[in-house]
Amino acid sequence: MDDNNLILAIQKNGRLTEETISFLKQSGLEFEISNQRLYSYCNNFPLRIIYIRDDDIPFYIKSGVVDLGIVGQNILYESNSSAKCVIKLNFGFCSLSIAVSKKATINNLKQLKNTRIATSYPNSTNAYFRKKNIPVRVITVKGSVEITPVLGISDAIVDLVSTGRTLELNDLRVIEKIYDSQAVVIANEISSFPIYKKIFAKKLLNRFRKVLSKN
Ligand code: PRT
Ligand code: ZN
Repeated sequence: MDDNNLILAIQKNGRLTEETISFLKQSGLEFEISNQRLYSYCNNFPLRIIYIRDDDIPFYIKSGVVDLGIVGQNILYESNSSAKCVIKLNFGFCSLSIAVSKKATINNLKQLKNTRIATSYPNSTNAYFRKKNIPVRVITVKGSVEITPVLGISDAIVDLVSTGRTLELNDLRVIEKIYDSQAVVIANEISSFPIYKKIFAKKLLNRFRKVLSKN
């Protein structure tokens, strides 16, 4: 993408996609979306929107090929990327939490010492337990983390929770929250953008802030 347009990366197909697109439309941006196409041109703003997996967005920003992104804070924290949260968007609320089987005798963090913890968030989990000075063995799984205690391969899990229904359905209960998360705009230091991009990034972020102030 060799032009001066700003590039914004959003989730291609997932929980944040619909609300992100709706937010961008509310911000007055006009663009067409097609399922096969991985990017859109904005008709009324010097912006391209690219559609990728959420986990890849911090890396693209770090590499400088994308200027701005919209992801859950959980993705940003997990990535250890240099990208910064610029605006909180007030949707995609959830929390990264520690849960155990309802039958387990574990009720507090200290009881997790030397246990096995399954998660798709190994960086956040390791950082949390290191800070608490509680040694644990973190097992990384890509999905369906909730099944691991039943299978006997973990003693606890660390996963995103929003309504709590999934935990309930799998006979799990939360014992501690690691952090809260919501959808955010992320970017590298905007003051170091080239001048043209800097002007339009500021304009775009102001549009976003205006929408948020109305809601
Ligand atoms: O394909 P891609 O990699 O882009 O998507 P993904 O599958 O990694 O992510 P996706 O689409 O599931 O979620 C995108 C983002 O939505 C997350 O990164 C969070 O910021 C946000 N979000 C908000 C959630 C949830 N709520 C949520 N509940 N992401 C996942 N969940 C899952 C959770 O992992 C668990 O399995 O939903 C289940 C629990 O939900 P409740 O309502 O039963 O508690
Ligand atoms: Zn993902």
